[in-house]
Amino acid sequence: MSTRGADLLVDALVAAGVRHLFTLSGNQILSVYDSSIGRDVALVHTRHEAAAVHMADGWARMTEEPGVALVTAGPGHLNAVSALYTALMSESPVVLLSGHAPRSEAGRGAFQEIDQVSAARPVVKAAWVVESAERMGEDLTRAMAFASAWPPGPVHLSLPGDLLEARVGSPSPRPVWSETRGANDELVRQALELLGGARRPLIIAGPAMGRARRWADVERFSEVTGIPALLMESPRGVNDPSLRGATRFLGEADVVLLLGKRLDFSLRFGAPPALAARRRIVAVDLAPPRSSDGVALTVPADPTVVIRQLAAAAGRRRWPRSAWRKEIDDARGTTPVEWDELRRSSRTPLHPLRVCAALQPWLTDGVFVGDGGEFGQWCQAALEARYRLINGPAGAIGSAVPMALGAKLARADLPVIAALGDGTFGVHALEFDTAVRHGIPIVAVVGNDARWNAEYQLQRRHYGAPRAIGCDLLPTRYDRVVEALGGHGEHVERAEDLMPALERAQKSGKPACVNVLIEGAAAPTFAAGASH
Ligand SMILES: Cc1ncc(C[n+]2csc(CCOP(=O)(O)OP(=O)(O)O)c2C)c(N)n1
Ligand SMILES: [Mg+2]
Repeated sequence: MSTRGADLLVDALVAAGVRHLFTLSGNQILSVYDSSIGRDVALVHTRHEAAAVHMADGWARMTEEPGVALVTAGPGHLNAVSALYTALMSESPVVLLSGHAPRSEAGRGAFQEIDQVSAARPVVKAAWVVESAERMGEDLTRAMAFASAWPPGPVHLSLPGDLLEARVGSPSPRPVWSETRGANDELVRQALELLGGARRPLIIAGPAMGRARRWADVERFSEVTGIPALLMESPRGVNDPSLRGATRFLGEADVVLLLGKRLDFSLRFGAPPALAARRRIVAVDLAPPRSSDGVALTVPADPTVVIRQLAAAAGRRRWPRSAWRKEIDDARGTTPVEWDELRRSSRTPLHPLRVCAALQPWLTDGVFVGDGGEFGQWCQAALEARYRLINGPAGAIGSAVPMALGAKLARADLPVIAALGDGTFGVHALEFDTAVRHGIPIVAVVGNDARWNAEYQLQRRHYGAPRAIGCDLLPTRYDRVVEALGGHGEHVERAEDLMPALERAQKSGKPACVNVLIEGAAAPTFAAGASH
């Protein structure tokens, strides 16, 4: 068989080391399915296009290699787009490949013909239609490189169905664009000067800086200089319960080093009291801050490079030691004393912290995937995990089950536990079917309070308990839903049944759901005034 556009695409995917295509089938992409036969790339067929993107996102965050989703044109593409927002806000390198109406029928009302690039544009770094069959491989390689370049994030390619099917000669690949930009020495010196002169300097890192090698570099710089570092990747921003008491110190910092972190809603746009009125900010990112942000020093460079430049140069200076870093680390590292009792409590329905206590042993060397609602916030606040994947600044609920599947494919050797509310579970529950068909044994722990509790709590606060409306659910047996799909189910009402249920779920070797009846407790807060 001579080479088709689809074959060039698959050649480029294999060459880039892509091992899974998270997909949902459709007319315009069947040529890619056909081309994948006998190749070293597996199709993971999902039940919703957004789930395919979340799986690619989970894979990407675990490996720092782009995760690739493949969906069909028009409605398939639009289903996928919402999930790109989560990847965008969490700075996760994802490539969305969508089939597209044939080039030969462009503008004539083709089946499922819409302006896919415009639909994707607000939630991607770049989007384009591949213009010829010959360019399928080259454009894919560019999309992968661009997704990984700073700041990592989603890229979309629309693939016209007729170009995928078209026969081509062998194209000669052109070199792929790539760029890593560091800062000049003078800016590095000025940044260190500002930090060195501070009494209470603080590093705040954005989502991608918190992953893998980048966070190790941040910690090394923190170690050399004694400047405390916090990662901010929660939609609750300065009220992120996983920062615990450390959030109290944000407003006391006099010099703040922002590493790939914007002065956005999560930092209350840098205004007091979230940050001090007289704080000075050093902003390191390729995208410049707004002039109205009041930034003292802008370093327009790739923070992954700059943090290493800073660490190298910092080693040649003397850094004063103070109690400031220890105070923040201690506040971040300790939980309120009243939590100890809640962790041990056997009252029913179970408190979320009781569930967390049972989960912790699995996560110390495991993967925690956290998602929406008050239960999710309790888990994020209480659990320490080797890997932590959360729905992130996007604040969109529903990603945890598919994201856990992507993560488990990346790290089959580690336990992967998704902790999520009952409302959130419903969004992509049917991905347990995907998990069963593909043999991906994750464990989902559903905190079942028969309520969309986060919204119920907001209603209580804003309008008063008597006016809480519309947010009830049923105490549904989600464990039986998963059993019906061929997975393992556990239902837990009492504290003493938690550990054995989790053990059976893990040992089953099947995708499992542990449905736990919990008390609908409001998420913990450590800072004054909740934002979400
Ligand atoms: C895509 C999306 N839809 C709606 C919301 C609003 N929302 C945030 S939390 C939440 C309730 C989640 O309920 P559940 O999963 O049961 O968790 P609980 O708060 O009850 O613990 C809702 C509706 C959102 N953040 N994202
Ligand atoms: Mg709930």
